Amino acid sequence: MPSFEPMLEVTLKNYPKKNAAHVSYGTAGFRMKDDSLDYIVYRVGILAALRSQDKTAVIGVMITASHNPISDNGVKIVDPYGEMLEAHWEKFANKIINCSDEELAGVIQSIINESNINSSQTPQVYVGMDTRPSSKRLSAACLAGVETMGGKVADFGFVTTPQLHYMVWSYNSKSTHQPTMEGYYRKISDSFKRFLKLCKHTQSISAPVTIDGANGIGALKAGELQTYLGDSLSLKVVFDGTAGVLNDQCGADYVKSKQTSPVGLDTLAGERYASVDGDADRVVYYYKSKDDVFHLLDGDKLAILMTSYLKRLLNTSKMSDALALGLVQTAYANGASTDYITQQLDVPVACTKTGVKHLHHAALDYDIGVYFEANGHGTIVFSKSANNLIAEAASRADASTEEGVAVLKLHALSEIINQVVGDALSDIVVIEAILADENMSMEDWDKQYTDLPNVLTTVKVEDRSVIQTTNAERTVTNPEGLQAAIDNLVAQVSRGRSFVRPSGTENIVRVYAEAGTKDEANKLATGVVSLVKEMCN
Ligand code: NG1
Ligand code: ZN
Repeated sequence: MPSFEPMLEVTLKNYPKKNAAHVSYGTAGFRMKDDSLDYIVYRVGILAALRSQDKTAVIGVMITASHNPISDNGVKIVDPYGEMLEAHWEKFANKIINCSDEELAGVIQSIINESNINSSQTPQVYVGMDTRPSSKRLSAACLAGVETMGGKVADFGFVTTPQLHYMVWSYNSKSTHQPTMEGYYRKISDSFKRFLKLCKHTQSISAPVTIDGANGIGALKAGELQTYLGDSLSLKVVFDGTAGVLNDQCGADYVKSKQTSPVGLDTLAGERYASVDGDADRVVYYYKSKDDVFHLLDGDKLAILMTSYLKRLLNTSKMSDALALGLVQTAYANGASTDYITQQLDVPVACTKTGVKHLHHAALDYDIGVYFEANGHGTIVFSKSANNLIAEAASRADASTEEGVAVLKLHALSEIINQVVGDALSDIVVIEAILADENMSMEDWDKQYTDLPNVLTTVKVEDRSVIQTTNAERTVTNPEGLQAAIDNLVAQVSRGRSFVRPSGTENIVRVYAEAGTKDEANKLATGVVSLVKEMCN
């Protein structure tokens, strides 16, 4: 009998399989109503332990449903360097979750055999959770799964998703930045303070930035970050969970999709606002102009600000020949942002499928790759050689020259940013650093380019898998004729672009349309929605 079986027999009784429906590991792991998740999270704990033995490394498990309603929850596995779970293991995840209780021991053994896992090693798993009411219960289920396999757990309790990714990365890569909360906050705040000392003017950040914490973990952790930032930057946290409900009429997803400020937040002209989502891996900025109009600065705007600033730093530091800079977007990026960065700034842009793992992977093709989803999930990744080159140049930079200062700024920025994964808190500090150095107001930032009017909406269909796409999800290959019909509608509006794709996280089809005017964008979206209803049911 395999050594895990006696323990499995004991713990399995507490986490019997409830759900007969087939579930699959999507871009966000497993995500659903929290009361269906107990056996799933327990089994994910088992799988994470196996993965740890397979990689001889610490593996992470995060309990969160991000921007989704408070009644949902979810679970996903973090691979050794903070990446999302490898595709081959997503298949194991589906196998281990969808088998019956009676089949479970056999499935575990088959994974051990297929991956040649050395079961004598002690698995090590880092576990973290968001602030949902169900998170503690589910975290306990994960611990039971890991312990069933004889694994050791480091329970980080309440953390943001990117903080858990950071811990896993920092431990496995033996980073000089410690795998502790203090290590995380010091990395951001020390490099930010170092950066500010290199700037001529920093007036723009003498006023606080207001952060909508979505009534979740981001609020808690922004407060902790503040204690490390001291008076270098003031974060004024609102929607901190003391009164409102998680993600309810607040948070990055609400602000981005409704294109308005959170309900109850009194925005003042001239001030800076940012909203994070329920696990603080996304952020969008916004402001109110003097004429009382709300302006959103979404993931595309963040990406363009970071990319254009990096481009300037690379030129001034005379490192642009050695370090290739590029931007990665998805089809949801506003066409105006893509035009601006390719035509005005001459920076190459790649487009990938939705899902941060695709963007992250593509960003690694550059020495310095910026990637963002329009919804605000993104970061900057530096190749290993770029990190080394920049650190080396910084160690001998002459701070009395413009060139030397640019090298030092580049180095500091590369340490403020969480290179492992999109991280709202570290993104906010990077944006604040750039605004300070450029002495830019929100209006200045917004003026870089003007978004094309756009609509993002959803359609319910019986089976979303009837829609198949190619070309980074921009072209439909099935149902036959749908793409030609979309093209026909696009041709009827100015600067039109539209695409449809099945969601990877919900049972819906998403429709995106943009055009030269709001009316045309609405008309295009309405037309494409009708096509989807007609041709996909
Ligand atoms: P789906 O449901 O596959 O569109 C959504 C977001 C993604 C990503 C994932 C994971 C949009 C249009 N889609 O994916 O960008 O964030 O959720 O949470 O925003
Ligand atoms: Zn999130």
